[in-house]
Amino acid sequence: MLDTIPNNVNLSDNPKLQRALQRWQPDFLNWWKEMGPEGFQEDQIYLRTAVGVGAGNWAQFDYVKMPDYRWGIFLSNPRKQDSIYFGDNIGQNLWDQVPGEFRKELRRLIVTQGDTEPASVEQQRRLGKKAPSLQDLRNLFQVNVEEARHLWAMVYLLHSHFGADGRDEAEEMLERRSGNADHPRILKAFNKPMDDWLSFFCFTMFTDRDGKYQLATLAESAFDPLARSTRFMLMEEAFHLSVGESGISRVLQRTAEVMNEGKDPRSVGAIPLDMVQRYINYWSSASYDLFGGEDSSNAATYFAAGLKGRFNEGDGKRFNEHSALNEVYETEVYDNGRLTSQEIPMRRAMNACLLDDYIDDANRSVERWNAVLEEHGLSERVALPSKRFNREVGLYANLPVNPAGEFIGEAAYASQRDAWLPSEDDRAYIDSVMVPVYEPGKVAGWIAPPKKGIHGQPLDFQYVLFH
Ligand code: BYC
Ligand code: FE
Ligand code: FE
Repeated sequence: MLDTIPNNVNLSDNPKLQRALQRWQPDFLNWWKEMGPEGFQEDQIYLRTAVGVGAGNWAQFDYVKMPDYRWGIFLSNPRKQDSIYFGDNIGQNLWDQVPGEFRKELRRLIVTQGDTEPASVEQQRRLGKKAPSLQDLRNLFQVNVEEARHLWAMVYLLHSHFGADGRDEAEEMLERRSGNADHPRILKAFNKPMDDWLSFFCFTMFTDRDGKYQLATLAESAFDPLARSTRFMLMEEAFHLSVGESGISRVLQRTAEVMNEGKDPRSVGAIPLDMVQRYINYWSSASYDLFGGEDSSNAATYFAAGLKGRFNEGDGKRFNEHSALNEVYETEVYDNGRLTSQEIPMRRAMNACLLDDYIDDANRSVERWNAVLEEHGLSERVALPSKRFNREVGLYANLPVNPAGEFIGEAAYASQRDAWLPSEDDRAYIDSVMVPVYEPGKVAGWIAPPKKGIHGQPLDFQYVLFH
């Protein structure tokens, strides 16, 4: 069965690795059948499968039953650099093997990255039953199989570079469970329930975007197999982000159309703008936490060692000083409720810098969402909350701060919380409008149709062939 796994890592020439993966594969498939998309394992889905790393022809589209998906293992083509280009070891050769002194850190980064992939599949497993269209249903499954491939990518690294420890970690990837009190996934956002499609679109917009930014830092890594694995993962990630951005855009479009007809969105089963804003607030702030503390000794260690770079560290355009010594990051913190400035040595502020890059990127999507509202003649706008809002990690953890980032005190926060974050009422309403629509070309009443089909197919294409 392994022979059928598309790969460019010469799997067939490495019997030991092959045996290790052969032992893991049935456990993976059992996990997929138990924790993957519920109720659709026998259906034929029109899916993209990664088959190589050549630009333009790296993927194929065809019908496949999800358990038969060919989860491949790919390294991107070599980088232009062959030596380390940031941190303390600039100029030394990139590593093909894990250096003993950084083994623990690398293992931890790979395990943390890997753990998020199956976690998201678990979080999304019941969404198929409420998909707003056949194309959305297919897109959900596309995201799911690719997240599972990302797990394969990290498990490949664990098996090929971390010996028995790596094999144990690979098994544990299949044993932790999103939201399980005794055996949860590692990062908090990946233990949150996601049982409606507004949450799914917010998650792919905001949480997959953390994936983009974390993968991009690992794509600069001195450990070359990690850099080249994550570079290839980023090719797939772009689609996940587009599902999120376009999903919210379609929600806003539908709501704007209804409002233009002078109707209350609730009266026709569309989603009020303030409710969309609350879901944006919730999932974006949960995703800000994924960057870790703004002032982080771990981040400094990773940068110094060459394990994690900055976004576009090596593109030759963004940075010309790659030690990040003798620089400071200026930020503001609350001191007894008052904002005061604080300086963090740059290497310790890598998480903060990455979060800033992420917020700039997310804001470009928000601008496109607001353009939709504007096109419909509405004056309302959506916005990202401040990076100080609703935080549980870092400098702003557990502070009574409003979405504008102002410290307002516990009582004011408690009384307005339901205006800023999804309430029980919101969740009940969202739940009530999530009805499945599986007829080709048709779409649920809370969302506008997709702009175009997948891979040149028409909107009414049969993206899923039910068995
Ligand atoms: N939850 O120095 P600190 C994706 C812990 S998403 C729980 O502030 P650091 C995807 C931390 O472990 C991308 N614990 O942070 C998206 C540490 O513990 P110790 C996933 C947290 O270490 C959608 C302490 O707090 N990839 O791919 O610099 C669908 C202090 O940590 C959290 C990665 O994350 C948290 N949120 O940064 C599918 C990349 N944050 O040492 C997939 C790999 C921190 O005190 N991971 N802690 O016991 C990393 O680079 C880093 O581990 C983090 C944290 C950026 C997550
Ligand atoms: Fe992923
Ligand atoms: Fe993703």
